[in-house]
Amino acid sequence: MAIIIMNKTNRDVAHVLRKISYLLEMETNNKNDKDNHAINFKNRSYNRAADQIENLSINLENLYRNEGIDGLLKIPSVGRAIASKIEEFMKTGEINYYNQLKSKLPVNVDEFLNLEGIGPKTLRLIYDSLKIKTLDDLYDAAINGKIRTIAGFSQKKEEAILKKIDLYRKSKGRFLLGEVYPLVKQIEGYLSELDGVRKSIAVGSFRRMKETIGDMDFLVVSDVPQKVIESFVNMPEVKEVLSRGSSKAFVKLNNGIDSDLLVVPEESYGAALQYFTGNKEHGIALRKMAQSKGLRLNEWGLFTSNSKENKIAGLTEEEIYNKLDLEWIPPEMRESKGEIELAKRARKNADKSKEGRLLQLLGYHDLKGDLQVHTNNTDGKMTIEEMAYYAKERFGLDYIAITDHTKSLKITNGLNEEQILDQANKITELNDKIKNDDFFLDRYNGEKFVNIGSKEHGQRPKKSSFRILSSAEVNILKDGSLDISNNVLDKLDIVGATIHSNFSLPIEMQTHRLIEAAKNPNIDIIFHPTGRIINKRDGYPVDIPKLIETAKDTHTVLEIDAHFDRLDLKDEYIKMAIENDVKLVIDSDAHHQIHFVFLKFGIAQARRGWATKNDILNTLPVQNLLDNLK
Ligand code: DGT
Ligand code: CA
Ligand code: CA
Ligand code: ZN
Repeated sequence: MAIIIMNKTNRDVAHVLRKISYLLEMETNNKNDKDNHAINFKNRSYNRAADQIENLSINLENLYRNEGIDGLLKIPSVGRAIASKIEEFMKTGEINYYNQLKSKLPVNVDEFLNLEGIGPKTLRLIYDSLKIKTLDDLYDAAINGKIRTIAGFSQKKEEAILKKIDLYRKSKGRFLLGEVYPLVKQIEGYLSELDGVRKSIAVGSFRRMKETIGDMDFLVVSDVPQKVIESFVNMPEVKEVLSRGSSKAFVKLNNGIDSDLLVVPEESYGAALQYFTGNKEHGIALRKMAQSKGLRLNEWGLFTSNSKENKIAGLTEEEIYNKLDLEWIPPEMRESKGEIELAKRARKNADKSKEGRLLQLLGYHDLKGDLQVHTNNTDGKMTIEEMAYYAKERFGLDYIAITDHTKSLKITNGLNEEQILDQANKITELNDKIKNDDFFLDRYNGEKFVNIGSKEHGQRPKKSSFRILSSAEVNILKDGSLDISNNVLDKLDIVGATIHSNFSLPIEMQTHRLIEAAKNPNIDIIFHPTGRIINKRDGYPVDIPKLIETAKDTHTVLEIDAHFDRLDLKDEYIKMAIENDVKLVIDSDAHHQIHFVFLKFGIAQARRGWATKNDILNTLPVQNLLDNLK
C-alpha cells in the first residue's frame, strides 16, 4: 500500500503538470533548435497527461493508495517520469523538478497559465528584458510603455497585451453558460430525486440564461431541509463546504465553481424563486415597489406587515408579480433594462396590448430551421446527409442551409466556385431524394447509414417535407468585397457573409467591410457580426448602430450565432436591432451533429434581447423564409 501524506485532488495534480508544461515551453525560447525539439515534445507530454487526469472518472489518490505507481502507469499518457512526479507530489506536496524549473524562471505561473493570447513564449521574451514576475508586473510594464521597447514588440502589440489582461481580469471566475449547462442540469436532477424533495430548479444567472455564470444556484422545495443539505454537501462533485445553515449551503465544486443551495417550504416557492433568480437590481426594484404599497417582499413571501401571518403571496411567481401590479416577466428579461415598466404597462392595458405581446418572447421550440451548418466538405465532421438526418430526426427541424467555408479561409479548405456549385447540385439531388423516396427512413447506426428497410416490412415509404438549402459562408475580404463571385452566389438559395480575417483594422474599415457586404444583393445574412469569442477575444470593432441601419436599408438579416462561446449578436445588440425593425436568424454554426443543441443558447440570447417569434426569420416555414429574404 502506498503512503500518502498530502491530500491532492485530480485537479491539483493536473494543475501542477500544466505548470511544468508551461515552464518547459518558456524554456524553449532560450535553446537551440535541437533542444527545442526535445523540450517541445516534453511539454506536450505533460499537457497530455494533465488532460487525461482531469478527465479521469476515478480518484487518483485512491488509485495510488491501492495500486501504487503501477496504478498511475495505467493512465493513458502517463509514463515513468510523470508517474514518479505524481507520486512525489502525493507524498510531499511538492515536485522538485517543478521547483528547479521555477528557480530558473521565477514567474507566477498560476497567474499566466490561463491568460489567453499571451503564451509562454511571449512571456519569456518580456521576462528576459524586464524581469516581470507577476500579472501586475506585466500590466504595469505595458501601461508604462515598456513592452514596446523590446525587440519584436510594437505599440500595437503592447496595446493588445493590455486588452488581453483587462479581458482576462474581467472574465476571471466566470464560466460560459454552455460549459456549465450539463453539470447544472445534472445537479438539478440529482436534487430532484432526493427523498422529501418536491421541486428542484437551477436559479440565479443560469435561469436568466446569461452568457457567463459566476456561480450556480439551486432552489429546492422540501420540508426536510437538513436532509437535503446533507446530501448536497456530500455530492461527489463537492470539493469543499464553504458554509452551511438551516436552510442554505454554499460549496466549492471540484471544477472550481461555487454553488449555492436554498431550501424552502412549498408556500414560499414563488417568492424564493423570484428572489433567487435575480438579477439583484431587478429584485431590489420589486422590493421597492412592494414598500411603496406598504408591503414587504423577501424570499419567504409578500407580506402586509412584519408578521409572518400576513402573507398575501408566495406560492407562485405569478402571484408575486401580479400583486405588485405587474405581468409575470420571463427570467431572461430580468436584467433591470426596462422590463418592469413594460410589465407594468402590460398589466394595466390588459392582455391584448402591445406591451403584453412584447412579453410573449420567442419560445424554445419555435425554430423551424438552421441557417449555418458546416459539413466535412470543409472543416465540419459530418456529411450533408448526416447533418440533415440529425437536424430532422433528433432536433425536429424542417430545413437547414449548408454553409461551408469559402476559398480564402485556407485552414478550413474553403470551397472554390466550382466546388460550391457542385455542392449545390448535390443538394438538389438530395432534395429530390427526400421528396421521392425513403431518405429519412434510413437509420444512422453510428458508423454509416443503414437502411432499415421499410420495403421488407411492407410499409410504404413516407414522403418528407424536409429541405436542404444550398448556401455558403462567404468571406468578406479586407476591402469589403467577397471571395466568391456574384454569378455563383446568385445560384444559391441563401448566402451568409462573414469577416474571418484582418481583425485589427480600425472601426471605420471594419464597419465599411460589413456595410459593403450588406449592400450586395446576394448577401442575405451577416453571420456572427462582431466576431467575438466570449472571455477570449472582444471581436473586431464595429459601429453597431450603423450596421443596424444598413441592415434595415438593405433588407439584410443579422445572425445570432448560437455557439455558446460566440452568442454573437449579444443581447443588447439584439434588442437594438429589433427596436430598429431589423430581422434576425438564430443558427447553431454546427460542425458536428451534436452541435444542433447549441440552438437553445441562441434562443436564450434572443430572449434576453426581448425577441419575439416575429423578429426571428427561421421560425418561418422554408418557403416563407425564402420569400422574406432579399
Ligand atoms: P452570477 O452568479 O454572478 O452569475 O449572478 P447571479 O445573478 O446568479 O448572482 P448570485 O449568485 O450572487 O445571486 C443569485 C441571486 O440571488 C441574484 O441574482 C439575486 C439574489 N441576490 C443575491 N444577493 C442579493 C442581495 O444582496 N439582494 C437581493 N435583493 N438579492 C440578492
Ligand atoms: Ca449565481
Ligand atoms: Ca450564488
Ligand atoms: Zn467552420
